[in-house]
Amino acid sequence: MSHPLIDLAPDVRAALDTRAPVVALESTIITHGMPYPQNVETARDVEAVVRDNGAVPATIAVIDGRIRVGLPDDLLDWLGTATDILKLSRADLPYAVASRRHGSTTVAATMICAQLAGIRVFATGGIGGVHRGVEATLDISADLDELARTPVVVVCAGAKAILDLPRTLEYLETRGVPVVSYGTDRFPAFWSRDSGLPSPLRRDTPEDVAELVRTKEALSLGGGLLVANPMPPADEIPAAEIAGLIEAVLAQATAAGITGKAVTPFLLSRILALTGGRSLSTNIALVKNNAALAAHLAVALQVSTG
Ligand code: PSU
Ligand code: MN
Repeated sequence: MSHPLIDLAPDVRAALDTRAPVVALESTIITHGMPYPQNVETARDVEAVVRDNGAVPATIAVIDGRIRVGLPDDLLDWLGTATDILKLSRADLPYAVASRRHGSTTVAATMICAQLAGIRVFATGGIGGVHRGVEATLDISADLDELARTPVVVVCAGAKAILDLPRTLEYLETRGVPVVSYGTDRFPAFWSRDSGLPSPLRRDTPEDVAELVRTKEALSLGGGLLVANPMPPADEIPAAEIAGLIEAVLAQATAAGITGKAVTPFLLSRILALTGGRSLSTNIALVKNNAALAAHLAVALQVSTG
């Protein structure tokens, strides 16, 4: 499928043309989620994990107003240090394209671009969600509505405990998004394998997830599906350990008057500082873990759909 505003990397185009498995990857994690140089190293490692597991990686970003699906190494390096990169969600994507700006794509914008390119599976770290204090701020990530409307499977490690996780799950249910935890009855919370909440749904193999995706398509339900993959036990920070830090960084955000799209990057960078980098190694481990599962899922979907 070709689109006038999208530049497909040659390997991504070849894979899509031959119906080979492709996994989309976001870029906000590079520009606003992790510090340099770990952001660039991780982005490359995640692409390698996707390849090692039988799929073609397609990192997505907007460069000079062009939607790039599959980023060459030099652009990935440049993204890792550039400072004037917009954080693009659904609302910002047409602006960045129309005004020829550079932008990294959040989960919401990556889903939109993946779907335009014909990619069905996308791996990330954590999704945005309903923020704590939503009664006062109405801060609900556009990622959730995107999951409700755009037919892409998002593989994540759950959502961070800096968010209001019960309300995040309630909202996804309201909007009709299937939330499937992988190999567990518990909904994972990014750095921690167990948020303390039961998972709405559970599947144990890529083939079973693929069957669910196909059935959802056959029912013409539209919208996406969220796969929550608990991170490897060796790298987790148990929920009880991180709870105190979360209270501290939320208070800092309020005191500093942080609002809107600056909230998530601020909270991530403060948690990183307070855990002395441990949250970063955890973050890196879980993104790779998600990339492997997404690749297996992309393979299973292509096998079953032909
Ligand atoms: N959660 C993370 N790491 C991230 C993000 C979320 O653990 O890097 C990024 C993703 O790109 C996600 C975005 O789509 O933050 C959500 O931002 P907001 O809450 O402003 O919608
Ligand atoms: Mn927000």
